Amino acid sequence: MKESADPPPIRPVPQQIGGFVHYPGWLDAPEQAALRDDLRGVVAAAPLFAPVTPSGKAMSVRMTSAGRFGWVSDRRGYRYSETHPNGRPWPAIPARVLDIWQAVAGTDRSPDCCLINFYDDRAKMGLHQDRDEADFTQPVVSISLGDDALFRIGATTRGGPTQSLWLRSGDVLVMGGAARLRFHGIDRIARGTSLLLPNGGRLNLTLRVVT
Ligand code: MD6
Ligand code: FE
Repeated sequence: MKESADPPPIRPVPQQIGGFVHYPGWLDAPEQAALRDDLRGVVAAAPLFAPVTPSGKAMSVRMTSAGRFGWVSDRRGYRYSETHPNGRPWPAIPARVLDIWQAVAGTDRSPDCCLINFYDDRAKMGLHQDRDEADFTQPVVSISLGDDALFRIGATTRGGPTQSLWLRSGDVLVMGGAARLRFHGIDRIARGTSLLLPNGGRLNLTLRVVT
């Protein structure tokens, strides 16, 4: 007997934007709900915390991680850490998340960090590069859940031209190849655009190979 009445999802055609590969609506509604529920377990084991930049400014996102490494930021700097600020190891990356990586990342390696960022409707993330990983031939895969976010893609140098796209709940974005070191950030969240998270806001997962 089949366990579920959900039809198999139809996967979107990838769209190229600025060297990134965007899969709008990679996850259908039941998959998004299942992933949200997996993340509740991760957040129960590794609570979201409010990071502080090395200069002492509070970041507007709250974050946690899963996998061998998590991303932490405090007065000592930004770095990967094998423990949550509470001193415990991070929970495992959910299997459903690893399946998404496998389907889109185009590499034999597995991610060893799943960074989870929560944005309320006032949160944003300034333009930055993801360059604290050892091997830039490995992509970064991002998964969006909840409210829509305006994502900006720049050049590989600061101050170059930028373009923007909306990331919506269920979208997957792969940042690899020559685009791996492009600047990118989140300008704003569009409140009330998704019912997935009961109190609104947006969850973004970024998967990376750190070592
Ligand atoms: C975000 N994402 O979408 C922030 N980094 O909330 C990132 O910083 C990011 O989406 C590397 C690759 C894809 C991303
Ligand atoms: Fe990033």
